[in-house]
This record gives sequence, C-alpha cells and structure tokens, in this order.
Amino acid sequence: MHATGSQDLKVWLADGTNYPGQDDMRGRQDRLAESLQEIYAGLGENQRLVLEYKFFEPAFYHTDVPDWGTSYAQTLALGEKAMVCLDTGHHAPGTNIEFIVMQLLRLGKLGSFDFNSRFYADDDLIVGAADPFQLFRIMYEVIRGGGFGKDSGVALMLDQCHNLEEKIPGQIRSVLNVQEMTARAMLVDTAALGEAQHAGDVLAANGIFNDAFYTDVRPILAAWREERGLPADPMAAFKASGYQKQINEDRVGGQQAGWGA
Ligand SMILES: [Mn+2]
Repeated sequence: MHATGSQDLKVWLADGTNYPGQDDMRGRQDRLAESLQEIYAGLGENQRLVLEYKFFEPAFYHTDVPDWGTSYAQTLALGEKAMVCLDTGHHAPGTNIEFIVMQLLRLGKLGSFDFNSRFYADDDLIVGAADPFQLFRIMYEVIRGGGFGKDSGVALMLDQCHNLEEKIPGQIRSVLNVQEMTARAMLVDTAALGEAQHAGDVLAANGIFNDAFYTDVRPILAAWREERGLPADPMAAFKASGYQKQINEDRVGGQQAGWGA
C-alpha cells in the first residue's frame, strides 16, 4: 500500500471450519483480533482497513467473519481507520441488506461496498440484475445516510465475475444499473414520505416510496450524459466502437490471463 499509494486495504478472509469441534471458534476470534491489530498498526495516516464478511463458503460449518456484526465488533476494536465492507452477495437469502446499510452508516462504520447480485448464494452477477428493487432500496439508504457523494468516504466497488458475458459491457451495464437505481432513489419525495410516516399512513408511505422506484429515469440520464458530451447510450456506444472486436483479434496467440490454476 505504501509503495503504490493505495488508500484502502480490503480484507476478506476465507477462514472457517467445516465440522463442529474441528477448532475452537472463540480462540480463532481472539487470534483474528490479534492479527488484525498487527495489520492495523502498519496503516498510514490516510489509509484504511475495510473488513469484508460472508456468511458461508468456502467454509461450511462456521466462518470467522460471517456477518456485519462480527466485522463491526472487530473493526470497532481496531479504531477509526477500520471499517466494514458490505458485499451485497454475502448474506443469507431474505436478509434485509438495506437495514444493514442504514445501521452501518448510522454507526459511521460503512467503509465500502462490493456490488454484485445473486439469485442463490455468492453468484457475483451484474449488480441490479437479480433484484433491481433491492438495489433501489440499498441506494435509498446510502443517500439517506450520507454515503453518497464525493465526500462520503464510502467506496463503491464492483465485485463481479463475468463468466458468460463480455467483461467490459458487463461492467458498463453494472455502472448503468447503479446509476439508474441511484437516480430513482433520489426521486423519493422525502418530505411527503416523512409526513405519511408520521401520520402512520402505511399505504401512502409505501406508495410514495414505490412511485420513485417505478419511475423510468433512463431518458433523463441519457440527456444528462449528452449535456456532458458523453454517449447517451453507453452500451450502444461501446458496441459501435469496435473495441471488443479489436482486442479479441489482437489477443489471439497471447498469454491467457487467469487465476493461475
Ligand atoms: Mn466481495
């Protein structure tokens, strides 16, 4: 980090056990705290450690950092330069992820996002692909909690695996999905929502929230891009550029980039 000027050290630990009794979970938690302290001590003034959690896999019985609470407890013990990293694909099915986003922002401990989406487990699919409404709800809490904008300190990252689709258009699609759900979340009439909430009007509040979600923001965003001299339709612009075709041809006979397996 010192050599490259990197600001954030993101730690995701695959550590855990597969069988009850295999190891001492409490002892492991203590050793984790000790090792994180050693790493934390090496951070520079403007560097941070973000600790990612994941409820299972590759370990199937217990994982040492399985949830936001454990990541929060460990990073709280370290100090202000340690934060939680929330990977949207690292929760049990049915988990209310936006609640976790709200809570971590409220506690000042949300350091970063790993965006992706999932149908089953840690699918690492294009963010917003599996559940656009969930991404909308997450972005609403990000904005609500001050996590959006240049000065927020919340790093928004993609953590995806493009296996079938081409990687560059896959990432363009991901950015567009986040952009679209962020724009929709910004359209929530928060004053009217607050009034409906205080009045206890359940369906009015829910209706105001959903009105924003059901608003098609694609034409507004296309105009916003054009104002800045950018292509109105980034997917089409990439396709028309011929770049994918060119790199496919250029790389024939080259060395395959992979995981070294
Ligand atoms: Mn991740």
